[in-house]
Amino acid sequence: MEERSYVGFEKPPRKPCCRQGTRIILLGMATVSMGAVLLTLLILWHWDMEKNLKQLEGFARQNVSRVSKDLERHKSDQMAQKSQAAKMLESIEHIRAEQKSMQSQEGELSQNLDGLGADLDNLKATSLNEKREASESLWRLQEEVAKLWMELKIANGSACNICPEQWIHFQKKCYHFGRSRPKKWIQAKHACSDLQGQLVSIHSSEEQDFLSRHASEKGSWIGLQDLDREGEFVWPDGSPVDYSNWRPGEPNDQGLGENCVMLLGTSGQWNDASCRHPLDGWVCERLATC
Ligand code: MMA
Ligand code: CA
Ligand code: CA
Repeated sequence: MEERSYVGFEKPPRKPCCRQGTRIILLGMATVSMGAVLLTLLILWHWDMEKNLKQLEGFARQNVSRVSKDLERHKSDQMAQKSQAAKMLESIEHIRAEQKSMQSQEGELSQNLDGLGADLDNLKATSLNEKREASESLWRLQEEVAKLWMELKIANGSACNICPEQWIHFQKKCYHFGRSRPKKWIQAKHACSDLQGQLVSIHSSEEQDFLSRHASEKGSWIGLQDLDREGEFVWPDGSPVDYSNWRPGEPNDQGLGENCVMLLGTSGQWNDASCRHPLDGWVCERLATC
């Protein structure tokens, strides 16, 4: 073949590498090797994927078992809580029942307490009365003993006419005519016991005359009273009412009641008067000593 000559920059056409058959083979081989590479890559990718998937499956299994365990635990916790709640409800019911029974017991107790309080009040009143009666009996006994002692002394020749200062002797007794601030009957009684005496009791006209001569002209309290039972007059020493000197028309228990007896100022006669009425005078007595 005749060769063309090229001038200047014109590139000469490339010489074909080889024959067409060889080229096809080469191309086929290249394609096959590319395919093999691709297949290898694909297998590798698949293998890697499979590995990852297996790992993921393992993780998932682990998670599922953990979650199911948690669920089981949660369920059992829930059951325990439910049974606890039931027990608590039971306890609350029990407490309510106890509260009710305690309330009823409290009612009973307060009733009993009221009853006991009333019993105690009664007991106090009774014991106070008994104490008063006992001390009065003791006082009477002491006086009896003193009287007997005095009679014995007199029989042995003693005078037995000794009285403290501001007391006046008459027969076997000493008398004190109180006259300071006006006193109610009970205050006069206390004034006499402060002087180791008591409000006077009168047993004869001689004694009455003596008292009438010395007593206050404005009236004086004496020991006679019907405080416990209306109309039943008693002397402080428990001696019998064997003598009386009532003004005509007395005792009349006037107004709201008159339970304490006084000597009227001018005559010395007796009048029942209100115990709360303050009187200028009062008469105390005590035994004379030997
Ligand atoms: C007063 C009082 C009474 C008494 C009468 C007598 C008005 O009341 O001293 O105790 O009986 O007088 O009239
Ligand atoms: Ca009376
Ligand atoms: Ca009267």
